[in-house]
Amino acid sequence: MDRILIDDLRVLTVIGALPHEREIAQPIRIDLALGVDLHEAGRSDELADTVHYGLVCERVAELCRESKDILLERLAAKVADTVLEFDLVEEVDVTLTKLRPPIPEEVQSTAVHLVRTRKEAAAPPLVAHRAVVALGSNLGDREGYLRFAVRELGNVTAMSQIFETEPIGGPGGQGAFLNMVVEVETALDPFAFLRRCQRIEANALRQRLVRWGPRTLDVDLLFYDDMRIESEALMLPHPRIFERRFVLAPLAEVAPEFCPADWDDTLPPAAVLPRGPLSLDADLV
Ligand code: PH2
Ligand code: MG
Ligand code: MG
Repeated sequence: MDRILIDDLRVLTVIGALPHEREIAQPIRIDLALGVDLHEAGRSDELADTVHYGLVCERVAELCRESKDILLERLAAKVADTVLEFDLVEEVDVTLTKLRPPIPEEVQSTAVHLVRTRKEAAAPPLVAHRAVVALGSNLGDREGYLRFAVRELGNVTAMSQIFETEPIGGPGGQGAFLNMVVEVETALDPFAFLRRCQRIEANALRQRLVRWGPRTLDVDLLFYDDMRIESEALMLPHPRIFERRFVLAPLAEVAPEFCPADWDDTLPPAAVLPRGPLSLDADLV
């Protein structure tokens, strides 16, 4: 079969069973060989007839950055599944290499290598979960930040309109927020999805430090299926939803079944003004 090769993609990830490996990310190397029929692309010169290796790199790197597996085997299997989500890939050959294996012998690296085919992948269906996420921004290019979040969250399946809302809490003199709620279909578990939200916030922050004055992007996971979690890292459902109209008003548009029947206009803030849909055509921040 024809092949598309991706060599030496490097990512920092949390992987391994030893205590220090749970604490700090370490570098891995990813090598992929995608079995794809390239006859048509060879004739047509069209990207649509092949697999965009840039997108494959992006998805695989993101998956690895967000994963916290114990075994290389587990992460390699997830990488294979991710690559097989590209329709034209018939087979994938994955090598994951731990570049600094924590073993007391002199060794260059350790790796696992596995091959998976579309046929096998078809057997266990990819589980799709529903995450409901609240977005808020009250500094800088507020709408640009919302757009950035929507683009980075993955498969967004529903969006509320934007609401302009008075700030609740925090230091005085803050500007008004733009708030909205989006629904995302995801295969990530809730903690991995939370890390995605945090990475999006951090990336918005990074950009703002480099370019303009202070601005914020808040990405809060409200619901994940009907799961209840009470841990230090994550509370599900999000604990402060039901006292905040800036969350309930957009939530009612995306997932009314999660809104209590009797929520009303007496909840703060007083000003929650619908402003219409987010435009996705405009530039990012
Ligand atoms: N977020 C907060 C605190 N206060 N007020 C409004 N109107 N909108 C928000 O998104 C918001 C807030 C903390 O995340
Ligand atoms: Mg918040
Ligand atoms: Mg937050």
